[in-house]
Order: sequence, then C-alpha cells, then structure tokens
Amino acid sequence: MAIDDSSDDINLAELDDKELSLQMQDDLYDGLNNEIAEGTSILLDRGWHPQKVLNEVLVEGMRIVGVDFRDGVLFVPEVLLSANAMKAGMSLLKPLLAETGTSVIGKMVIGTVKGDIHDIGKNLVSMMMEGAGFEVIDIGINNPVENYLMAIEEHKPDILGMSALLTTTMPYMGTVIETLDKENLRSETIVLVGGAPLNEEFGRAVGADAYCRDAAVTVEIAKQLIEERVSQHQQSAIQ
Ligand code: B1M
Repeated sequence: MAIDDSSDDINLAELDDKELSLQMQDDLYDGLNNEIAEGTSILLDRGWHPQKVLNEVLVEGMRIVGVDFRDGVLFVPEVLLSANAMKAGMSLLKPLLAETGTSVIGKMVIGTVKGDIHDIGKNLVSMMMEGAGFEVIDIGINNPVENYLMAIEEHKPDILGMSALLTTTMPYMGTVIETLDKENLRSETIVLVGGAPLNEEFGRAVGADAYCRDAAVTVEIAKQLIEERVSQHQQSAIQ
C-alpha cells in the first residue's frame, strides 16, 4: 500500500477540485475513512452533484484499487480498508441520491449470491434504485437460494436483483433462477443480474430477464421492464 503520511498535513479544503479529486483517490487507496468523508462533504459544499462525486471520484478510485489488487500490489486487508473508506463516502451520498420525492414505482429484493461477500456494487445499485423511486430490500451478501425465496415470499417484490463479483460464484445465479422456476415464482418476478465478470450472454444463459452493466443501467432497465409489465397487465385486463 502506498502509505502517504503527508496526507496528514494536507488541508483538503485548500485544494482545487482536480487536486482534491486526485487526493481523495489516493486517500481511498490508503483506506482513510475520515479523509474520504471530509473530501466528499467539501465537494458537495462546492456544488458537485452527488452522482458526480460518486462516479468521478469514488468509483474511479475503486477502479484503481481493483487494478492494483489484480496485479498483486494490494492484498485483501488493504482492499478491505479501501472498501470501508468508499462506504464512508457513500453513506454521505446515499440520502442525497435517494432524495427524489418520487412515489414508489416498484419493489426490488437484492442480494449478493452464496460464496460471495462483495457488496459495494450491490449497495450502489440499491442507492440508485431508491433514488429512482424503488423500494429496495437488501438481503446482504453470501445468500443461499433459501434466502432469496424467503425474501420473495415475505416482500413480494416486482424485481429480484442478484450480484456476483467472482467467476466462481456467478453460476449460482442459474441455481437461484432454476429454483424460482420450480417453485412457480419465476414468471411473476423480473430477474436482473449484475457484477463485473458478467455479460449479456451470461445473463441470457442463466435465464435472467436482463444483465445490468452498472447501477444507472439497472435503473433504466428496471423502469422499462416494470412499464412493460404494467401495460401487459392492462392489456390482459381489457381482453
Ligand atoms: Co475481491 N475480487 N476478492 N474483494 N475485489 C475482485 C472482484 C477481483 C476482480 C479482483 C482482481 O483480481 N482484479 C477478483 C475476482 C476475480 C475473478 O473472479 N475472476 C477478486 C478476488 C479474487 C477476491 C478474493 C477471492 C481474494 C482472495 O481472497 N484471495 C476474495 C473473495 C471473497 C469472497 O467474496 N468470497 C475477495 C475479497 C475482496 C474484499 C473483501 C477484500 C473486497 C470486498 C469488500 C466489499 O465489497 N465490501 C474486494 C474488492 C473491493 C474487490 C474489487 C477490488 C472491487 C470491487 C468493487 O467494489 N468495485 C474487485 C476488482 C474490480 O472489480 N475492479 C475485486 C466497485 C463497484 C462499484 O463495482 O462491484 O463491479 P462493481 O459493481 C458495479 C457493476 O458490476 C454493477 O453495478 C455496480 C455499480 O455500478 N453491479 C450490479 C454489481 N452488482 C450488481 C447487481 C445488479 C445490477 C448491477 O443487480 C440487479
């Protein structure tokens, strides 16, 4: 980890936007929660849209962490610190992104699949969906099929969202979808899947309604599929 002791001496508020963004990416890399929270607040006070802080500073910072994790420069404990710092920033952005005043347009249960504990992407999807007016029930990480079934029974969502970040855990999405089929729950639930190693072909192969590349795309697809469903129901009510 590139420990930058000098960040103790840096007054974040004195940096211009570009310097602050880069400094925050360094601080994310070094897992400095307080600095990420402070930097996020400064950018918001300067009038940055929360979405811009998220995409241009925090998500970009995690992308850099991911590259060094892949290349063996960073290891699990360090990446965990970065992930926690990311969450410190996200917790400030969450209420702002969710503040749309729109009425609930649909309900989604979302969780990371069994064997997988990555949750940053899933949390982002939850935040963006809430911001777009969806009610989101987040069932967390490492979910066996039983958890999805219980959540569907309890909450009766329009959408089931599944996240997987590992090539070894993504096939489990197929297991969940097959079980929904067997339990006769598949046709009444829109299934969306996402996560870095997935693609459209995989989404089709496991029988999902759609693969979602990122949180913004998830919102678009969810809205579109809900609209299609409503008009189908209206059509069948007329006939
Ligand atoms: Co992990 N990890 N990790 N890790 N980790 C990856 C995924 C990896 C690609 C790193 C690498 O080698 N470059 C690699 C997977 C390789 C592979 O399978 N091919 C990997 C590995 C190998 C591992 C371990 C096995 C390491 C080990 O122990 N030796 C281990 C596995 C643990 C487990 O799950 N059982 C492990 C552990 C960890 C940490 C715990 C240290 C930490 C997770 C902390 C946490 O999440 N709370 C971690 C992290 C942080 C990463 C990287 C660096 C970053 C992931 C992330 O948060 N990205 C990651 C490298 C990378 O992806 N670049 C890596 C930012 C996030 C915003 O993006 O999650 O892609 P993402 O989400 C996006 C979209 O994918 C999409 O929208 C999101 C927002 O736009 N999306 C959805 C995601 N889920 C969706 C669900 C939807 C819709 C869209 O539902 C509808």
